Amino acid sequence: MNVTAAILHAPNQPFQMETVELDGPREGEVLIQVKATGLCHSDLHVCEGNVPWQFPALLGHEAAGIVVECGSGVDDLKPGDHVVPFLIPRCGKCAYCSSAKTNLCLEALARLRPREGRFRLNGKPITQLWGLGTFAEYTVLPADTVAKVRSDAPFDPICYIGCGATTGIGAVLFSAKVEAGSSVVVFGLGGIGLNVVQGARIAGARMIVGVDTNQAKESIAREFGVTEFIDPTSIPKLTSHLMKMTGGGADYSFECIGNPTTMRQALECTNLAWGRSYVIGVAPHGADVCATPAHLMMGRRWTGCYMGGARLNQLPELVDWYMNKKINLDSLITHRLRLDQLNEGFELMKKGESIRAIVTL
Ligand code: PAD
Ligand code: ZN
Ligand code: ZN
Repeated sequence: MNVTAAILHAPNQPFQMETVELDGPREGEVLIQVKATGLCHSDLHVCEGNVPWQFPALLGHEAAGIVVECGSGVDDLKPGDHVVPFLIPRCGKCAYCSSAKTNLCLEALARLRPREGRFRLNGKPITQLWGLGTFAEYTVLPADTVAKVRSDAPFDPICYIGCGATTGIGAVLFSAKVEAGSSVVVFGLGGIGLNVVQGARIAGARMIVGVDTNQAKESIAREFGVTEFIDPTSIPKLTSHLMKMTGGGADYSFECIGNPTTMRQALECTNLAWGRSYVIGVAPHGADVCATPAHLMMGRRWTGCYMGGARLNQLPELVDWYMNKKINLDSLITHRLRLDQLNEGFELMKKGESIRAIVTL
């Protein structure tokens, strides 16, 4: 079939609206009508060439839609089902899938490398970013990377559960398992960081410090649970300031920017004995991150998590949390766009004017 898609032909170029050819679903795959798809900073990293990929490419990985057709061997989905794709499939067979120690699947790691997708432009193959690709009216995906969700939940905003919301909330509740009464520092109050803040609030954190160079983030951050806001440009010794503020170092910190300098600051502002610092932000390809050994030897732990440590089968529960008003997604959706406004959407992100922009189809 022919479908309209926003295609990126090379880094640092605008998305082009194209009519592309899409193959039907093969064995184990599903054809999905995309109803809503969010703009994540991880897509922007690829647009800006900070994360290498093969072009031309279909980007977009934070979506919700309806199953239109199933390939052979797909038993657990049927046409009409409402679904949210997720970057971590569940093959159910690999060593990672059967380990309680990780939310990853070896297939997720394999799909981080470009391979042949189901889309073509004038006969030339288009890659699908990290095995997904949702900036299109329709997409074909492996069924093992799609979560079936309740049909009364609105596509906009539950698409956000496909990446940003789950990454932030899950980092706190599923990965760090922050205890009530903890002190938490969040670096970067964007589409991910504000969900870390809401996760910390749900966990019952006593103190939630938000650090962002954009002062305009303060009011929404406070609405979501930040108890103190810091603009780091106004504080000469940021880490010692944060150590004092948290009474000897934070119990937990989360880096939601993707900057090696702030990753190090996030480590150093935690309690030297039991502090735990989580890297969530994606740093530019080839970047290194450094620490002074003395900052680790008393017991601090420096770690990270992918997609908040969540598994595909937890997505329906997160949708329930939204429907039961346990989590707030609506206040974070600042812009709604058409697919042909994707370039404007990423400009808003670059300028720090949006939290989450969603394309509705
Ligand atoms: P965003 O652009 O919405 O937010 C980034 C925030 O960081 C903005 O509010 C900026 O003002 C702020 N910021 C930038 N530089 C600094 C600085 N030096 N000090 C303090 N604040 C600063 O992005 P996002 O929230 O969509 O994504 C954040 C990162 O998380 C990004 O690197 C993205 O690729 C990554 C990500 N990781 C996962 C994962 O599973 N690990 C998933 C999704 C996104
Ligand atoms: Zn994302
Ligand atoms: Zn697996």
